[in-house]
Formats: sequence, C-alpha cells, structure tokens
Amino acid sequence: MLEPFAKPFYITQPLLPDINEFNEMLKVIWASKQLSNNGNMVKQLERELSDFLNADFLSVFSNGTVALQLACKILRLSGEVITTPFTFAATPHSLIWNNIRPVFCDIEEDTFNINPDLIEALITEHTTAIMPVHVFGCPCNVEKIQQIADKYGLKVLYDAAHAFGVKINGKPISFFGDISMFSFHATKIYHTIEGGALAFKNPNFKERADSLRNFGIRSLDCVMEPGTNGKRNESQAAVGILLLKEVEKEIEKRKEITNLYRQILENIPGINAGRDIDGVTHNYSYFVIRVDKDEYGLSRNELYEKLMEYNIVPRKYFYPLCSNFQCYCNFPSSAKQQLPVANKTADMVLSLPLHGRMLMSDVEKICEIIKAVSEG
Ligand code: T4K
Repeated sequence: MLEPFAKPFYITQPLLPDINEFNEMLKVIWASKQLSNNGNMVKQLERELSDFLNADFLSVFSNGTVALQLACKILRLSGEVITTPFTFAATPHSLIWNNIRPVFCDIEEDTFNINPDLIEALITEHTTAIMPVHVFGCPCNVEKIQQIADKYGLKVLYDAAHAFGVKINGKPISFFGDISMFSFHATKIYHTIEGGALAFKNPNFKERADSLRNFGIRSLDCVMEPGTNGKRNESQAAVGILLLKEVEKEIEKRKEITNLYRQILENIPGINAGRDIDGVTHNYSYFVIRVDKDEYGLSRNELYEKLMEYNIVPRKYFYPLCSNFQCYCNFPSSAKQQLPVANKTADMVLSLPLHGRMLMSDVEKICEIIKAVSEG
C-alpha cells in the first residue's frame, strides 16, 4: 500500500529569490524612498525583461488581467472578439470589461488551442479582433491566425499568460500578433508575486500603455484619456529582477521532470501525457494529462478524488469552460454543440504537480499512485 504524501502536494510552488539578496534590494528601495510610480527597479525590470523576451517594446503592469484589459484599449477593440473557451476566466472577462462580446471558438484536440479552421465562420461585421491563448505555453497556429486576421483586417491580441520564454523556430512568442500579454502571477514559471507585461512591436503602443496604466497621465499638465491604476511597485519589481537570473534553471529542471513523467506515464493505458512540438522551445510551465476513462478505468474526476486521498492536489485547468460560466452560458457561441472538442477536453484534463523543487522520487511516487488507483 502506497502512503499518502505527508503534506499537501500542490500543482506548483513559487520560485523564490534568495532572501538575503532580496533584503539588499529592499535596502536600496528604502534608501531611495521611491516605492512606486515607475521607479528605478521598475525601469530596470522592463529593460531586462525586454532583453530576455526579445521584445521590441515592453511595459509591466500590476497583473496580467489589467494588462489584457488595457491591451484591448490600446488596440481600440470593440464589438466582438473571437476567443477560446478553454482558458482562465481573465481572458473573456477582460473583453467584457471593455464592453466587448467574447465569441467562443472551438479548440484543437492535441494543443488545446483555438482551432484556426473554425475562426472564419464566426467573423461578422462586428468582429474587431482574434484573442487566442497559448494554452499551457503551447503556441497557437500563429501563421494561420495571422492569415485570417490579414484577410479580414482584424487585430490579434495574444493571451500569452503561460508562454514566458517560449519560441517558435527561434522566434520569441511575442513576435506574433499585435500585442502579447504575459502573466507574472506567483503560480507562473516566472513571477513577480503579482504582475504582468505587454510586449509590442509598435513604439506608440508602449507610449499609450505607459500612460493608460498611470490614469492616462502623459505629463504633469496633460491627461490624454481615462486610464486606470495598473502600475508596478518597486519591491515586486525587485523580486522580478532577482528571479530573472533563476528562471532558465527552473525551466531546465521542469523539463527533466516532464520527461520523467512522460516516460513513466506512457506505460499506463488511457493516460495521455502530451509531447513536445518540433521547432518549439517549450517552457514546461504546466504538466497536463488527459484521462480516457474507457482505457484507464477511472474518469478524470475519479482520478482527481483518488489523488486527493493521497494528499496530491491536482487542478482541473480549465474546467468549467468559460463558455459554461453562468455569465457566458447564454451567449449564442456558448452552445455545447458548437464547442464539442472544448467540452470533451474540459472533462478529461488534469494538471499534475510540476515545479523545480520537486524530487524525481516525487514524480515516481505520483506516477505509481496513478497506476495503482486504476488497478483498484
Ligand atoms: N490569462 C490566462 C490564460 C491565465 O491563466 C491567467 C491567470 C490570466 C490571463 C490572468 O493573469 P493574472 O491577472 O493572474 O496575472 C491561478 C492564478 O491566480 C492565475 O494567475 C492563473 N492564470 C490561473 C491559471 O491560476 P488559481 O485560483 O487556480 O490559483 P490557486 O490560488 O489555486 O493556486 C494554485 C496552487 O498554487 C495552489 O494550490 C498552491 C500554489 N500556490 C499559489 C499561490 C497563489 C502557492 O504555492 N503559492 C502562492 O502564493 O488561479
């Protein structure tokens, strides 16, 4: 009989900076008395992140959701925007907060991303943009999406919340589309406790982003438009600066863990542990399995309950689907028959623990438990 883990084993555990190094940074902030409003640490973080992510221009925000909301304003989106239902609540919510109607498009079975072959049929005279999500850091079909956007004159706003550091054939993920949003929440592979960023190719977008996050203030005597408070503070920027030195090691460690998970789980019928995609530099931010009840013997929900008995705390990302939320389920595009792949996928997926502090023996034990519970 396998023993449960002694303490809850969560899907993630944040990467933390060295506390002494953080203290040194805090001393600099204390001495400067500049705590917020675009201080030196925030400026340094923006410079270092632009280099790391290979972004032409980049602005940081208090969180990814505010960044997405402001990206809609920067691109002057309105009417309808085509997006995916298989995402976190923040994606469609950021549209609604701009009085834009999300139109849900079904997803691809293997990548969990918006299916570009289904986008055109959803375009109407009100459509202003496509808002795809690189779900779990796996890139969307960026070429096809851009072709459609070009054909119909639509903007492309990528929710790249999960895609920090991801590349396609050596090109940084933010090279694609008009704007990409990254989330730096504590649960992300790279974080600043809370935080987010927008990456742009257009310098005018950065100028507007910087003023929109600061109430629309351009200068002491000029307020251009109604902005909000989406600013970073100095202490969180310090965490970001320190973790930027650690994130590559974290990705490497997670890659080893992912490979071990896949190696063991491929021998369990009914558990699909995914694969890397040729030409993509992955960031291994999530480890997601798909559970096929007919082959495995237990449903995703049954496996979830069993793992909880062993003190493993997985997450059903992304269940429920956004299109099934109470606030969106009456939209015409939310009809289940129009989103068959997304509805099926949301009932099959399970995110398992993945972070750089895990031991290989933890992975082996979790896989042993997954095997044992299916055998009764
Ligand atoms: N777009 C997409 C596609 C997103 O996934 C997200 C955020 C956004 C946009 C918006 O970006 P932000 O505005 O958040 O920057 C979490 C995160 O709060 C959220 O950032 C993230 N996506 C979403 C996928 O996951 P919860 O409610 O599932 O997190 P929670 O609190 O259950 O945490 C998961 C596990 O992580 C816990 O069981 C324990 C561990 N944990 C968590 C925190 C916060 C820690 O060990 N330490 C911590 O401080 O939403």
